[in-house]
Amino acid sequence: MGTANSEAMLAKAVQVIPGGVNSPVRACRSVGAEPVFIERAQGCHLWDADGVRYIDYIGSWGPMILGHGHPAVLDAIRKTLAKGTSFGAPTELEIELAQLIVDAVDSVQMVRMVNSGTEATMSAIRLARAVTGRDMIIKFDGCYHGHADSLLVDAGSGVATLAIAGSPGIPADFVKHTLSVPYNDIDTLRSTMERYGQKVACIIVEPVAGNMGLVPPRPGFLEALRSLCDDYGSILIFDEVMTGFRVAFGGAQSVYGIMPDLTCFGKIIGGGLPVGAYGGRRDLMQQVAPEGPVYQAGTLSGNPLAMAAGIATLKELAKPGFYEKLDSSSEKLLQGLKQAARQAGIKVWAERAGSMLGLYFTPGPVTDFEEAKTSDLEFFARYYKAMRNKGIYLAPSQFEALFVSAAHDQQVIEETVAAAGQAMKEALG
Ligand code: KE4
Repeated sequence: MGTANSEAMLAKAVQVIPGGVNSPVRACRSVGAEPVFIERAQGCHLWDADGVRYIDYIGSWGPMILGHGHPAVLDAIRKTLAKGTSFGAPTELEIELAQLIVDAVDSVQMVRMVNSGTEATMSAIRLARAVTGRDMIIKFDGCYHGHADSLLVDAGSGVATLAIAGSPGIPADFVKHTLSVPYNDIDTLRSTMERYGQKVACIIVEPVAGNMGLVPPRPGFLEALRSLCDDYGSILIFDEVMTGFRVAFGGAQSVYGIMPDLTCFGKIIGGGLPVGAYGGRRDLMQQVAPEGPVYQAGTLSGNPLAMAAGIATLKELAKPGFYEKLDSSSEKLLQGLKQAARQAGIKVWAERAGSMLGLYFTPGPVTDFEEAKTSDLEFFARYYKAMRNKGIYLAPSQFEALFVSAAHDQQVIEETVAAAGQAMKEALG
């Protein structure tokens, strides 16, 4: 069916949108491909502008855990739409979604809705700095928390370094309070806190890292974060924008048994519409305006359509057996991909956390960003293109996770595994 329509759309798009896309990764630059323009989606499938059907493992980068076009979500949006789209005033729907999150996540006693994960982490950091009166923040190499200035940093060379701005346009002053240390490296973290701890407002972490591929926390890592934050009076922020309601209904924190002070959400809680949120200990959240002095605001925060989509989504996720079934199909996919690599004679490192999977073309282990970067990126690019040609829609970057939805049934998993085996052999050349 070709790509003529997508190519024509891209030619027009680049005239009026930077790179033709509204978020950089969608441009597929890192794999040397061009994006296909999506026309529609249903279940686990996407159709592009040329009518080509794909099995979707991006799922809008996480939100579409139910699959696309779930009837309960669409009905909820339609019913709400009939009553209006945005009021800039409180609605009962906001109470309902906030209560669902509070009931689902033990560490969250209050929550504030925003419009993206970036807003959620940016606001949580501001709150942590306000309540501690400190400026320094610690993040981890390879973790991504959105594009707020103080978080958009590159790890400096060396081990625990003062971060360097990750983009032009970010003044050095804006990142001089940001430290970046290797993920899963407890010793470096401990020595960093011994040196800076009294100045550290917060440590922000992806409890399962999904922005360098898929890197789970090693045993003791999250526990060390909790105890070091307690020792030095720093706020522990779990960025669960991706893992929240993804790896378990209670998020990664419920899987690993760690209570952060603040948690950031996004993606799934909006059911595919723009939502973010941050929440946590009541004593902290009561410092947020208008109850407290920490200012944060948003025209469309708590938008009724987005609330309705999020509520409908979480209600489906709360149903008995949802995660067990999703974990089972995700495990089948993981084992299938490993088997395909063995049969192709390729060394891979592959893991999963719930229905988030990572597949690296390196023998591994992959426990941090430096090890993730040992993956053969040229091979990944060839694999990506071969898979897309076989109708499998993967993230166009080695440093992204793969998402399975409830709509990915046994047949689709088997089709994906078969395609992966062929794609790996083709990528070998
Ligand atoms: P948004 O501002 O994109 O809603 O959320 C930022 C964010 C924060 N925290 C985590 C753990 C995240 O994964 C994200 C965003 N994730 C990327 C995918 N790796 C979004 C895709 C994109 O940038 O287009």
